Amino acid sequence: MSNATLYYTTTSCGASNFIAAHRAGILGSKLEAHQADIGSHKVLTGPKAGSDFYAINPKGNVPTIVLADGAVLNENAATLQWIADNAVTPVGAANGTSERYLLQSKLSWISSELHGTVGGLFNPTISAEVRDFVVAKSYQKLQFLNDVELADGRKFFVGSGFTVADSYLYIVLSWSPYINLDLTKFPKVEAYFKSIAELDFVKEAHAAMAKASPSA
Ligand SMILES: N[C@@H](CCC(=O)N[C@@H](CS)C(=O)NCC(=O)O)C(=O)O
Repeated sequence: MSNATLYYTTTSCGASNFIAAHRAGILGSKLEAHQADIGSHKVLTGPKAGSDFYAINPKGNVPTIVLADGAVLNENAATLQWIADNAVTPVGAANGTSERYLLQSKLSWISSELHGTVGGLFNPTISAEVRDFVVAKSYQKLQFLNDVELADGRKFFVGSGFTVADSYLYIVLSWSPYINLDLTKFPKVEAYFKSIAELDFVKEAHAAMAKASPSA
């Protein structure tokens, strides 16, 4: 049976899956990782380089994990939990525990509330009025993160160690400078982001993604 394959880009939410899989210790063993270009819909690296990404994932988005049995997984809440369930180094609590349900809940919040809101700011065609609305909504979510979720200065989003929720939240927060969101308004969120960015395995994962890029 072949391994599962992750398709990702180096800066999108797909990168959170690469970081999580790197930390989990499954890259090159249970999971191959290849880059895709979501603009041109082409696979960039690996045995399918040059082929149409829509043929692999009709949604055309990342993350995509093609499982060994051919099933095509999308959506960070699902792909990241597949990584957690296949991890050598834990990146999430065991299935069936309260902490795992908490993890699922936070992954869904990042995806549907935070990512789903700030993602709109990448669209260069939105009007100033719509942009103001989306920025206000985004700041509402970040305020909640600051004042409730991370209020106690915790280093990790769920539990006492790094989980897939951290790789996802970290990547979504990393977009702030590109979409003109000012994280300095949210000191707890900014401190959390900086501390995740400083983790050795996060830096290693970024270096590995850069090295794997066709332009490297
Ligand atoms: N609902 C999906 C969203 C995934 C998503 O927005 N992926 C972006 C990159 S961050 C993408 O591939 N966009 C390109 C496209 O949708 O064509 C999830 O929660 O995982």
